[in-house]
Amino acid sequence: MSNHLFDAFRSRMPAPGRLLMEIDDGRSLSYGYMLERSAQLAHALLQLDVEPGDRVAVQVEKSPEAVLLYLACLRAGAVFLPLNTAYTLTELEYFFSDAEPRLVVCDPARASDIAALAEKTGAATLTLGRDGQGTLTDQASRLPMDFHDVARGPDDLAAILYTSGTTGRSKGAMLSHENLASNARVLVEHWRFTGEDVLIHALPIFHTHGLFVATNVILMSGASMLFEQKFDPARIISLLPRATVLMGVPTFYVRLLQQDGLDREAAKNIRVFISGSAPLLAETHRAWRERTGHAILERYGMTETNMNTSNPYQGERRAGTVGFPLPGVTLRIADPDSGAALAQGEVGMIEVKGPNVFGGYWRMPEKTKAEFRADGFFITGDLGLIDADGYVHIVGRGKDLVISGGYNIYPKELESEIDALDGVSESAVIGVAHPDFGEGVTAVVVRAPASRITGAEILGAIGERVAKYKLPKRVIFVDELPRNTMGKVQKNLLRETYKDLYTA
Ligand code: MCA
Ligand code: AMP
Repeated sequence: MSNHLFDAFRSRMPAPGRLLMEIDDGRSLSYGYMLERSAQLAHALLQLDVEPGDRVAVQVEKSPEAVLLYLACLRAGAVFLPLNTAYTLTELEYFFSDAEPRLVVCDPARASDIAALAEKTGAATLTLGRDGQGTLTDQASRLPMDFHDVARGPDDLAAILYTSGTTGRSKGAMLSHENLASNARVLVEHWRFTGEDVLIHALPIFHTHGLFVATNVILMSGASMLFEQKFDPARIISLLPRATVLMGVPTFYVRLLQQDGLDREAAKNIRVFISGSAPLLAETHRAWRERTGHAILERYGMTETNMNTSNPYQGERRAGTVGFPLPGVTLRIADPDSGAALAQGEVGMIEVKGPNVFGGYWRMPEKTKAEFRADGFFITGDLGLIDADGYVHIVGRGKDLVISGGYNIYPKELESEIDALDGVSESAVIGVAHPDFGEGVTAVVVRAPASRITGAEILGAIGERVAKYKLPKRVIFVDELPRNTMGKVQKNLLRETYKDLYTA
């Protein structure tokens, strides 16, 4: 048996001397170097007793070494488990206890805190610095530069990515080698990637967008990337003439539009601008077209499914839509309760099926079962319709979720944290239109009787427990929350009341 995903990359790999990534610190990495260094890291993983199927949890700053570690995990047959660098120790503790990784890899600066946590679940902790320093890197540098990849089949797990739940705890989406390989192959073809492409990679690499959509597509087409640690709009403009593709969340495009240097001349070498992870406003699409002459290509995906739909490469890229189902993906609009297919044009639950769709949530068979129909369709939680020309529109969410700058934030998690504070009676967390982040997380709070708790105190207290990007941008105090006759908080009313909070 071969190693399903890594073999797929190998089959498209160019000559070893070809550039894989040019990094913003001046370094360049070739495909040959990637093969050698990922081989060394794979040897190191085996030496650390990582066995096929073992989880390797990784919370490190974006760096080429982190990409090499991802590839080493694939080659060693391990399950890669990337974690947002913003996660707090409280959040990490849950992920470690749930996933039970064999190994935790982190930045040197957090090593002692994280090692103490990892030890509780029996995991060893090693470090990987952005500059190539660290205990894992040291160990790997002494090992052979070739490696016999561990056999992994299409259905074996390649990665677990945690996605927050609308109720309760985060769930680990289990992604197989074939989930990732099939989606990367389809995207390469659909978006016409070739070995000549140069992608500006300015996304984080701990989520689907930066890791699987961006990085896997580059590896699957033998192309190269300009690898940026941070999204810096002025710098992105300066890189445009040397690149052919940019992938980003809508906030990237909103911020780039604020730059004077963005014009047709700057964008003339670019083949395609791609957006996803959150809705791109039609007005951003229009403004971009006016400034650059390019229609942004919007696509739609999820952690659980990789990419489901895309606007066409050739043909009309329709603003406010996410295009058509990708080849191999079946998408239907169904009645949210019964699952019965609805007529064209009707709004319902978006459900998908295909080789891209994950196998289930890690050690949560009941949650998995609840999110699939009996005929195998995955219930996305997104509400949409298919128009007369076949374009898919996302018109709302059946799940209580806020998407801020491309990151998902589940109100339930924040409400539980806020409600647990002394001085708070109850809270409702909502998303409100935000000019930069798309939606701004907003907490509406009812104080406990006689309490004088302030917004700053609330943010200070929960800020120690949840990642910073999740923190409400505003805290609003009210005497009571609006409820319907069933006693359910009417978030629609709250969203309406505060709709101009960030734009007025
Ligand atoms: C940073 N902050 C945020 C966000 N990002 N607040 C709300 N929403 C955010 N997205 C906060 C920080 O905590 C900090 O707070 C302050 O804003 C500035 O932080 P900084 O690091 O400078 O922010 P930034 O560099 O300006 O980051 C904004 C960003 C970033 C570039 C838009 O959020 C980003 O890279 N987003 C991409 C997320 C992504 O890759 N999503 C894909 C998920 P303070 O000032 O208090 O310290 S995959 C997915 O969704 C599916 C599968 C799909 O379809 O792709
Ligand atoms: P995540 O669970 O972080 O992978 O986020 C997936 C969710 O992001 C989807 O269920 C959608 O709600 C949203 N999403 C992704 N791409 C788009 C898009 N192009 N337009 C609207 N929503 C999107």
